[in-house]
Amino acid sequence: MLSDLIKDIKTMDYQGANQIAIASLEYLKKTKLKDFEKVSKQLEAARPTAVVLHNCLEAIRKDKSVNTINKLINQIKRARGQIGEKGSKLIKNNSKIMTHCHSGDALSIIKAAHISGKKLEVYVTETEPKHQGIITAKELHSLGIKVTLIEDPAAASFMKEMNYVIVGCDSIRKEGVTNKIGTFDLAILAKKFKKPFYMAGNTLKLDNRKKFVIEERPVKEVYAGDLKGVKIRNPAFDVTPWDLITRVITEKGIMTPANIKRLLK
Ligand code: RUB
Repeated sequence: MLSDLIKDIKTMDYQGANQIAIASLEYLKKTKLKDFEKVSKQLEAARPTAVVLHNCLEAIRKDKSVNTINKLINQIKRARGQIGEKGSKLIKNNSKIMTHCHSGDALSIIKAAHISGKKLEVYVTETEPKHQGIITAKELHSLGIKVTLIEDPAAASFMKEMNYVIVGCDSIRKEGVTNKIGTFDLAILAKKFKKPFYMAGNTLKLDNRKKFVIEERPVKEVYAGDLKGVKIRNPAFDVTPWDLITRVITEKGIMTPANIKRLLK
C-alpha cells in the first residue's frame, strides 16, 4: 500500500537517496502508473531534499511506461558500480578513510578499493540523531574491512590521521552539495587538516529545482522529553559549499567542482 511505503520512507526503513528512489519506482511499477501524478506527489513529499526520485519522475512524465521505470532503476544500479570502480582508483593502499551516514554510492568506492586488495581502515561517524553510521559500520565490517565507529563530535580529534573523507550526496546544486547533516562540518575539518574531501553520487543527483527544501524531521529524534518552551530544530541535511569539495565522483567520471557545476542549468 502507498501509505506503508510512505511510512517506511519517513521512518527510514528505506534510507539513502537512491534506495528511496528505487523503492518508489518499484511501487509505481506495481501500480502500472495508475494515478501517477497523485502518487508521485505523495512519494516526493515523503523525503523532499534528495533529488533522484524527482529526476526519475520527470523522466517518467516524458514517457510513462514500465520500460522507462526499469531503465531508471538499472541506471541507478549501474552507476553505483561505475562510481565504485572510478572512485576506488583514488584510494591508496593502507589508507584511513572517514565516512558519514550511510551512502550506497560512497560505500561502493570503499568496497571496490577493498575488493581490489587495498588495506583500509574506515572511521564511521555514528550520525546523530538517527545513527545510520551503525548500518555503515556493520556493512563494512561484514566484508572484512577494519572499522572504527566514533561519535560525530569526535571527528575533529581523528581527522589528522585520515587520508580521505568520502561521503555520499542527496543533491548537487549550484550553491553546493547536499548530504546528511554534519557533512558540512566534516568538510570544514577536512579543509583545516588539508585532507581530500570526496562526495560520491550519480548524475541523477544533479539538482536544477528552483524550490529546494531541507527536510526538518520530528524534534523528538533530538530530545524526547519535555524541555518546557525550548525550541528544538532537527534539519536532516546540510549543504557543503563548493570551495570545501575536492572532487565529486560520478558514473561519468571524477569531476572538479568547476566541471560538475557546468552540468547544472
Ligand atoms: C542518507 C544520506 C546519504 C545520501 C546518499 O540520509 O544522506 O549520504 O542519501 O545515499 P538518510 P546513496 O539516511 O536521511 O536518507 O548514495 O545511498 O544514494
